[in-house]
Amino acid sequence: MNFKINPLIACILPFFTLFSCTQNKKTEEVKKPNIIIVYIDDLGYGDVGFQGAKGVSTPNIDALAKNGLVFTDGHCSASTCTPSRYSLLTGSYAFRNNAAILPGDAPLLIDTNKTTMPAMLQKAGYKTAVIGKWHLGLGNGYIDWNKTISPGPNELGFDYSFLVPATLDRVPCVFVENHHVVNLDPKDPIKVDYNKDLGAYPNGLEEPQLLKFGADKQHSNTIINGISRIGFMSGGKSALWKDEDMAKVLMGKVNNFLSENKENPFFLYFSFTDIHVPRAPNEMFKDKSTMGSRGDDIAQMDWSVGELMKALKSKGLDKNTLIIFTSDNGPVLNDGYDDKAEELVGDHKPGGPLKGGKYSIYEAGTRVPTVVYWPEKVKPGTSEALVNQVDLFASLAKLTGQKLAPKDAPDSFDVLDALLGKSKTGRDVMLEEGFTLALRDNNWKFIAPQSKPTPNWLKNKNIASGLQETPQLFDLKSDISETKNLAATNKQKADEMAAILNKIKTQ
Ligand code: NG6
Ligand code: CA
Repeated sequence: MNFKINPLIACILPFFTLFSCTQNKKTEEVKKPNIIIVYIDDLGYGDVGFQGAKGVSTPNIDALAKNGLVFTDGHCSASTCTPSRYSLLTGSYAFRNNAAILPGDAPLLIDTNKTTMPAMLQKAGYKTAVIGKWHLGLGNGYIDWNKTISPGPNELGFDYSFLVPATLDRVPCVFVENHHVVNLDPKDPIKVDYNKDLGAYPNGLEEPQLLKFGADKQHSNTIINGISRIGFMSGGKSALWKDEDMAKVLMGKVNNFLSENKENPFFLYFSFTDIHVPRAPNEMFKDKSTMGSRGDDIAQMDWSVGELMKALKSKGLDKNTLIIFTSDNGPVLNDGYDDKAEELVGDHKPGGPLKGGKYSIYEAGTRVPTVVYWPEKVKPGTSEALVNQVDLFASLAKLTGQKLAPKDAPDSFDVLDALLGKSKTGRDVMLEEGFTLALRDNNWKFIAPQSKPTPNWLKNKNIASGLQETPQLFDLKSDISETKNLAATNKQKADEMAAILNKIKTQ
């Protein structure tokens, strides 16, 4: 039989197809998942219940882990904050920009001409926000905290920002919301100086009786809220934060952002201040752990995660939101304040079975709790895939259908299939950054020699820095705690990895 298309149908068919395509596209667009990166500060591999925490329980995070995909080899890019955050947002390794821990009055570290992860997601139709710790610098040089503070996150692709500008232990102790210090009284202007005391507030060295807890010399400058900080400030009394209210304030801002954006896809970089020093949790969490304020801070952090999940559920956002829970670097106990973190740790192991911690090139420096949770798409389970936060840029670009230009996110690999549990493998080769560089090649780990010795301040922390004048090679499959240096016995492998590392450095 000869089949002939009716001319009228033939005429309207292309329009119909076009219409149904647009419809499909619309449905696709509606289905774009919301994306939340829950970024904890200084949380170690072993600091969560599902990875063996003792002395504190983390029921909300454990529920996320139970119903999500847990990565046992998930990494931040570096063992300190600024470099990890730089990599997360730019998809570049931090050493390419010499990114290191910044003072609280440093200029913006990321070039505003660079394509960032939030800018890429904006292009994909997302409303974007950063709420919490920033620590990537603000402004072009000198910051006048009393005027418009720019450039900053809003110039890098975030539609909304509510920031702790640097760290909890650095002045100024005020929030910056979209270019402006919150609650600033113009009659009481803020000044910040990292070298000389401005005299307006007492300092920790001269008036230790005013302190809630003692601190080392670096953390003994201006006292704000009974806690001495790094750096000096004056003015801004009405704008000062209260550490004990921090978790609630940040959660309030998160709640507002979720309410305002529940009808459209959003990207939220929820950047916690817990569990970084100074640790002054809300009284709700007092003695929730047996480990003093570091443990209580973990409990507070877990509470925030629970509040986030409740907020998502109440707004009907719990199913189609992809949550990535992780940390910016490994754990540290004593980081400058007398908060008894070392004395009270008991048999809790902040880095789990891993060696080192914050500041270290050993595994505990960058291997951190990592969970991907997305009830609609990701099956619960455990993955041994090697993944790095530097890869989130390319992976989220893939997820949201964005094409990257060759110069964008140069170190970011698309590991989306691993993140969604569709593939068991992530990267083969990956850089780790500390005060030297290391390379992972599957389960092999090579640490580049470093002639600079471990700084004294780090020696006092009981954290193995990993800095040695000769190369180190470990087989993590049989030696997860990096105890047997095989560089001499397997020189061929060490040389091969040194060569790959050099190639990455010069790319
Ligand atoms: C260090 C601080 C430390 C902490 C760290 C940044 C001293 C001796 N130590 O310089 O307390 O603030 O910077 O931590 O000043 S991070 O998680 O933001 O990288
Ligand atoms: Ca940190």
